[in-house]
Amino acid sequence: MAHNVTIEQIAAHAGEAVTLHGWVADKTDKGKLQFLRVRDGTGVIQATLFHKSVSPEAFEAAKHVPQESSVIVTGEVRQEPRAPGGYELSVTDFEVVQRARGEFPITPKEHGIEFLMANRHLWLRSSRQHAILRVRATIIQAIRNWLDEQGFLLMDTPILTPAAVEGTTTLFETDFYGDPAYLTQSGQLYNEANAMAFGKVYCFGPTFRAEKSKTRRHLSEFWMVEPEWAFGTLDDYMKVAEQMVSYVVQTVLEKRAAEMEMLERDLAPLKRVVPPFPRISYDDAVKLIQTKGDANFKWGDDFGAPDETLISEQFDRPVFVYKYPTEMKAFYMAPDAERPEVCLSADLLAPEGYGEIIGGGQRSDNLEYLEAQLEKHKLPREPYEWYLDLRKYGSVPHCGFGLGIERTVAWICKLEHVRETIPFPRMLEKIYP
Ligand code: NSS
Repeated sequence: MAHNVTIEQIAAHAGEAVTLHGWVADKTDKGKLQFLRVRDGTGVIQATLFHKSVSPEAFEAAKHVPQESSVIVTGEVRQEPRAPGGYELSVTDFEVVQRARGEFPITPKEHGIEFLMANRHLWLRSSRQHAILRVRATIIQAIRNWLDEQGFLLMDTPILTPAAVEGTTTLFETDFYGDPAYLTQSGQLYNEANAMAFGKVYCFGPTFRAEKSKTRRHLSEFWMVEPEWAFGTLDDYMKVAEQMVSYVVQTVLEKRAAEMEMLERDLAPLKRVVPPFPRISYDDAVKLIQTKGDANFKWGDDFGAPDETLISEQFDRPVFVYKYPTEMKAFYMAPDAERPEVCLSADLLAPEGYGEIIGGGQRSDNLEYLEAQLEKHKLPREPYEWYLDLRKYGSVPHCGFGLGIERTVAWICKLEHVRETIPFPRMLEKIYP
């Protein structure tokens, strides 16, 4: 009796008869021998059909089976050092579940990115996408494990919200029973309420920004993990974030070696990702840019991608840039007590030109300051009334941060663009498939 197994488990079944359920990745016809590469989602294996080892019907079916037909294959697992993965299947039975209709649109030849994106639902079957999306899953698992172990409580925050978190220019508006509502840009404000109720919390979910520019690191829908905790400062946030990011990178190196190899990722820069991370003030970063990069850069300007690259090139691991100008950042940032023109914020820039992957800081715990900030940012008070309440009943210094999953995956896998880091990316004017 052949057991149902997955290709991932194949090594444990050498010499045994097994049954695989999968798809034909491709095929070579050598007359009396048919070589099929069978993919089942967990891996790929070569399945060899010798005309005398299977029924004539099964042999004919294999000979004519089109690429990406779904199949059930039974055979003996043989160790084969020359085969990718080290094992082969000597087929004794072959059954087609569905014969693919026509030629599969994605072939080994080079396709343009537009074509691949329009066929994302099929492109997901390729080995490179498998590697990237497995790394993504491991990154998410590592983040959750780490936060759970550190005592952060998972608190889901709403997606439909009545107000902005990160400015009003990137809001996706929707209709909520006749009133306007917005898809959330960040769970942070609700997380602050959660932190005042539970101490240490995190939310992890999709967030939305109507980004009107096409860049290699902006999505309209992206996933963010946001830890938030009471009695925390800017310094505390940086310590927690560097521990978490290091743990995530080291976990990927440990658990996803095969995927990193498939992606031809240079591991040396990732091995260096251990705490402590360097920290540079916004002021010093500006001086650096003025001397080594753009001489016209002014204090108060936001960093462009080349500026971020210049800053991160000075260090051998991710770097925090801290205390940005208050004017540049969101309304909720706590001002520096000695220098209110800067705030207790910090961004983490990833190395190798990947730029910002985390934004965060200490939140203002002062009612009057926040009231003034809402006015300054031209935000209506009413939808934030509950948020102001948090500063009336046991307000404490607190902090948190948001890490963008897709940018983190792009960096760890060293990809050119975030579009490959999520199964179905949403970008400027792109919502199909
Ligand atoms: O705007 S952030 O810098 N910060 C926040 O949203 C805070 N409210 C988070 C917090 O403190 N709880 O965004 C945080 C991260 C940023 O560093 C990126 O990694 C990612 O979210 N991010 C994005 N990823 C992909 N596409 C887009 N458009 C995008 N915007 C931010």
